Amino acid sequence: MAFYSRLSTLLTEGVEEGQETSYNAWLQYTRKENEQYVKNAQQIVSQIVLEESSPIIEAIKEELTIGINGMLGFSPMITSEKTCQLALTLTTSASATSENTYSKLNHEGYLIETVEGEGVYIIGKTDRALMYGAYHFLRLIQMDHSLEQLSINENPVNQVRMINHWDNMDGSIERGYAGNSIFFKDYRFRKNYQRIKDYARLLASTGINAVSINNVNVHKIESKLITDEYLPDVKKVASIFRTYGISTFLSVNYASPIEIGGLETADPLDERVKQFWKEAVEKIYSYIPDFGGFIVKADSENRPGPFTYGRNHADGANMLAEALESFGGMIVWRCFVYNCKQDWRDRETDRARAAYDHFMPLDGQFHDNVVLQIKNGPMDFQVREPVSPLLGGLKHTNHFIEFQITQEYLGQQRHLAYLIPQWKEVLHFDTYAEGEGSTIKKIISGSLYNQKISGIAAVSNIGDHYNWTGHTLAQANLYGYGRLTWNSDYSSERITDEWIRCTFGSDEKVQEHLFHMLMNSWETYEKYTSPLGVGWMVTPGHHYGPNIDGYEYQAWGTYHFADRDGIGVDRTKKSGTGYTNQYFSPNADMYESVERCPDELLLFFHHVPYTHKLASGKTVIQHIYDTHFLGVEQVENIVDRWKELNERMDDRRYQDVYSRLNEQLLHAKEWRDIVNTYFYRKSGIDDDQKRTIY
Ligand code: GCW
Repeated sequence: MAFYSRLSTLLTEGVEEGQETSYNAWLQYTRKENEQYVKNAQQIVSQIVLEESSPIIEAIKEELTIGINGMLGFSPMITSEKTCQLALTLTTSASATSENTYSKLNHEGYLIETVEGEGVYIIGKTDRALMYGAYHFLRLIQMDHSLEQLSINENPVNQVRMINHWDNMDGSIERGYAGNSIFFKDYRFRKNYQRIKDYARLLASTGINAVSINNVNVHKIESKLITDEYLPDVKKVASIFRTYGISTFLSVNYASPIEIGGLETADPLDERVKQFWKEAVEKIYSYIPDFGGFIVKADSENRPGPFTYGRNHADGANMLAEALESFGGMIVWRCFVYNCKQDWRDRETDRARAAYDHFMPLDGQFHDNVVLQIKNGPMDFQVREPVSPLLGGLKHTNHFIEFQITQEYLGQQRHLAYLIPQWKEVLHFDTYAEGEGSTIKKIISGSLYNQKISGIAAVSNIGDHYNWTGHTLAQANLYGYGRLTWNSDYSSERITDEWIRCTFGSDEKVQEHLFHMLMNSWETYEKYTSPLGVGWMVTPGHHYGPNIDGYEYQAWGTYHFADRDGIGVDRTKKSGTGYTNQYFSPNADMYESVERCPDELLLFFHHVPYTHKLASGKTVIQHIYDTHFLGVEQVENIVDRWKELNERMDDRRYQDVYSRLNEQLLHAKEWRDIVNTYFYRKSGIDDDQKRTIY
């Protein structure tokens, strides 16, 4: 037992006594208090029947043992045959349920069924399916769900459910706000395998099945991850992830043939370059037979790419795809391609247009094992952006949507910003690509265009902090992301409720306050930062804190154009950059029209006077003042709610969150006063409520 109960008794490197609850995140497996519940559940799980065997099956046994031990206080007997009347049986056998039900399961889907007098069955076609079923079953117990009449039928909706790390081998994490990398330190692998295993457990429990471990900006040493020097270590990490149904990917440097191959070119049509990649890929698969593939950031933010050789992105991606094809690997090719050396005086060039302008002409030219990865918005993970028109635009090319779990522009895990409501909005957005109902979730699940590969990727928010995410409550973004990738139809409410109960238990007050705090936090953050979809206004470089003109005269293509009369970017067809034209009708017409454009995106699409009346009836300037005052009040309310939870959880988590919330309040005031003062001084228009503006 010592080994299986390890999680609750021992801790890993860098995690000390008293920090377990933070570390255990949503896999707390806390002892149930209701003795009747415990008694009923005990009867069912006193025996666990599992006849299959594989490393994943071993992981399932271990997880069930940890969970049941923690929550029900005993170690279940695990056997390959059923000998007790009541048992929990996990099986891949088709005869365990009706033929019809079984045939509808995909290879990761599962059933959980109570059969009276026999116990509970978890049924799936593969060991991975059983693993997802086992995590679901444990979650039911975590949430005090009765096990008596279960009839659960789950198939993941998205095929690839991926996490991208932006970890560098020196141990730093680009846009990381939770400590250093759990994989790398000082250009070596850290080899804290327990930590990686616990991470894999967290990911698998939410349904994640793919992970890339290094930054898409692949620097000198990282380019060598695909060589003998580092592949033995990558292999070890991949084998841990594999045990939890997760395949491992690497980000590669497009210029590797030059950097590590000794060639003078990386031209995708050059035979020597093709040969270099072919050999590199063969080597990788000799170490990791189920290697997932490569992520590529090319011709983006000073990274090398096919443009240097006068080739396009289909040439570049397809060349790599050919090398991976016979091994079943894929190329995830990022569409974050834009001119980052723009002249701010140039009003014609519009960064928002870039991904569409680059990739739409190539639609249909990519190989079947290439996936284009598209950020959710056309700019860069701002607090509010329209949905990228490339999603839905591409009809003959596999694509993923890319979200950012790490809160680069959303308060860097020092502010509470729960992102599930934002992602839900994106996933439910109707592109009208094939008429009404052509939602993003249908596109990325592959059901609208019948893509060969489809899914979701997101930039990780974890590091080696003892609570993984810096802000304890930012764990909810990782959890929720996984659950949404499994099924984008799950409601924010359901996901939030699950996370709170699994993480903090079922205390009513904790439930009520946390739910309220989380669900409104994204819009609260939006209120006190940049208004009406205009974005940016952050300090250049690190992107934390207000700096209204920080990006205004820079080369990054990120402007608000505020002057004494008005603000916003004219992206209309009629008088602006024509970006609105990238959408299908009626979205194109809606965004084009200053009257019909939704308030929250008005300044993204239009340049208007401060006195322009919004649909809400307020003027733009009054909206700015009101939301900034309100945003800070809402943060005050968040702090008050949290204070009421003192002594309703362990002190460590309470204090950790409390100190972050206080910092948030301080900085929200800074945002409020700087934004309000800036626009007051620009416009000279008084706040109609005469509040303090400096
Ligand atoms: O948002 C920007 C970040 C960069 C990042 C880039 C990208 C990894 O500021 O740090 O680089 O996006 O997505 O490639």
